[in-house]
Amino acid sequence: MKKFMVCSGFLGAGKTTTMMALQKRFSEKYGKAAMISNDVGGKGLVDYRYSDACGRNAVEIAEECICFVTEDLVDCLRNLFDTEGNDLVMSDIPGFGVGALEHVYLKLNDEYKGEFDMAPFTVVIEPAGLDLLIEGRPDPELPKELNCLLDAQLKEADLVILNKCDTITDEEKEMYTDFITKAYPGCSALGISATEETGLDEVIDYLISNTARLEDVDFGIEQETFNEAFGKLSEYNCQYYVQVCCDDFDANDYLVDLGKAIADRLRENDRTTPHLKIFGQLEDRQVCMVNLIGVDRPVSVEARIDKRCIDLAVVINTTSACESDLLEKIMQESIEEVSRGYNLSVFMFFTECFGLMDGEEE
Ligand SMILES: Nc1nc2c(ncn2[C@@H]2O[C@H](COP(=O)(O)OP(=O)(O)OP(=O)(O)O)[C@@H](O)[C@H]2O)c(=O)[nH]1
Ligand SMILES: [Mg+2]
Repeated sequence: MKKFMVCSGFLGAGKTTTMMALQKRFSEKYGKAAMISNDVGGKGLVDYRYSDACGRNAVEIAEECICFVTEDLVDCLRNLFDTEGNDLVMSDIPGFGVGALEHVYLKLNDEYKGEFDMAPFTVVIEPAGLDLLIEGRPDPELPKELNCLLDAQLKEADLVILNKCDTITDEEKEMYTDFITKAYPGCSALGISATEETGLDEVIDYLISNTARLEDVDFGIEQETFNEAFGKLSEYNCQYYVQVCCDDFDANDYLVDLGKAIADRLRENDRTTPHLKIFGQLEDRQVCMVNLIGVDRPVSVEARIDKRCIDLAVVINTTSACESDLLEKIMQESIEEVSRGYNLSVFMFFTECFGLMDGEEE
């Protein structure tokens, strides 16, 4: 079996956590599985670092979306299937994944026919994401222009995974899955909790026994509408190292305070972030992982470092609903202020910040 699946979905819906959970479950029960973290920032992004640190069989395709580096993707897949003997390979996709059906699925099917077994095109969504399409909006600051991206993603899906079912009741789960299958005919919907690792066998059984429809989809959405949505978003990535000047410090507290400081500044400026990831790692490879989804939800900590430290490597990645110059300022000020409070010297060695529509025609 050489099943390849693309896992699309909105920022923060839980694509990485879902692929990590599926990779683990598949390896325990079904065969060998690997995951590809794909993002447009410079190499060494949080998703890959975190998956790798958690012991998942992970590789990274950075800097370019897999939509536009087909040969690199094929080399990577051949290595993972033929050399490493994986039965299932999953890849996520940056920029909301819109277009992956055409640029990845249909292209592989056309140019490399029969080489890979195309598993259902999978879209991960969380209840709060669906709320944007169904009723009011859970994050009033999230620009409504982004709704078209969610809608387009779901139109591409063969399988929709409703994630974070641990946060809703069974009745709500039924309401959401009913909504998906009625509003997006032809796709199936399965509920899981990637963090609680529930519902995974049903998803794996579905992926094994079904294949992608491989039919082009008309989004019914003008390019201009997509451009307006992307125009609301900026990407910020940085990597730095901190060292305490005296004594030691709690890395978990430092990264949580940093997340809160960034959220506060975004809120003060009436801006928000669909997803901010803050990752810290010690030399002995222990990691701390902090996530922020929307400025009104609490900062969450997925992994903790279990000792006090004297230094720490930090990686921050976010796509935020904020202009790039303001986002960069907010990030810089937050890092400086919180680091100062912990008596830390900051050695910044990589920063990039750009609007998703920078360089495009107005
Ligand atoms: N309660 C709950 N939280 C979850 C679940 N799955 C993921 N999360 C949390 O949601 C946040 C985002 O998860 P990720 O897996 O990083 O989301 P993503 O879709 O990969 O995000 P991007 O890479 O930014 O597009 C993290 O804080 C996760 O711990 C789940 O099943 N239940
Ligand atoms: Mg991710």
